[in-house]
Amino acid sequence: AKRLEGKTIVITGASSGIGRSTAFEFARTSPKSLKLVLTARRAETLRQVADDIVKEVGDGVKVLPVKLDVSNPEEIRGFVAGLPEEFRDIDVLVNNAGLVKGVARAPEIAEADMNVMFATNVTGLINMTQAVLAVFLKRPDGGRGDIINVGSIAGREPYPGGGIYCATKAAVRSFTESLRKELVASRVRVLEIDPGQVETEFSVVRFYGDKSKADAVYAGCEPLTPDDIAEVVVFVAGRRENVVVADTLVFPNHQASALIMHRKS
Ligand code: NDP
Ligand code: 8X3
Repeated sequence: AKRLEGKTIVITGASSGIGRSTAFEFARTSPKSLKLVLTARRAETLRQVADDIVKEVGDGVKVLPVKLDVSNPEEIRGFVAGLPEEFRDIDVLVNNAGLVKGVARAPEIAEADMNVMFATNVTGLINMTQAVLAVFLKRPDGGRGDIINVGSIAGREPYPGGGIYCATKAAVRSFTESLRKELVASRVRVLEIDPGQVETEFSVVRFYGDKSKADAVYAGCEPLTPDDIAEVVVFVAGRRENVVVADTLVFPNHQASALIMHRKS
């Protein structure tokens, strides 16, 4: 926890699920000195998350909610410069914002779904990374800071009905590895965490708001909770600077691949 003291942490997709839990977990770990910049499209929900964090841990943690659509390159371009000065010296970026739309198989995949998944999960993540890297690279020793990318088991194991989502997460994985190699002479750490099944709003979004279809995904299973992934994010960020937990795959006990999920009948 001491290692995180005083850090400025930016989390994308902090209005829900893993991003929201990660914000809470960072705040709990360093309740006296952290600066948290929470971003997502739903400004009101974000404000609520920020209030709830302060309610839980006190106002030693400074929490700034910022409305940001990562699929809009224009918004990302102005993001760092638009932060109040005390939040601009970013130490950690958690690239968590992401989504899946539908389970369609080729040739039935809707163009709009395809575009939003790539614009958010891939282009959005890369644009955020480039914006924040500009801050990291001004520091001594070739640069310093952490980029933590949330990938997925889906990026390692493509499955039918996930042609686009899986491709976006494979792209995240590939970009992450290139970046780690590009930055090897710096102190910048590039880290990836790939969750298996986590119960969040993810499946509700996948099924366009149909809660009963989303619930069916988890029927008979015991998925991870977003707090489980948040603990891993905070763990990797809190290691000694020379320790790079480069790549982590996290399953619930009864999952062994994207599609092998033991269900209680
Ligand atoms: P949620 O749907 O609960 O959360 C997704 C978050 O991303 C929300 O805060 C949402 O906020 C935000 N988001 C979506 N689009 C944008 C955008 N264009 N700009 C900014 N923020 C955006 O799902 P999870 O917590 O499960 O998802 C978080 C990450 O974890 C994603 O990258 C997902 O792919 C990954 N993941 C999830 C797994 C799971 O089983 N749940 C497994 C493996 C990986 P808002 O709508 O307010 O913009
Ligand atoms: C979410 C995991 O396998 O449901 O990234 O696509 S999966």
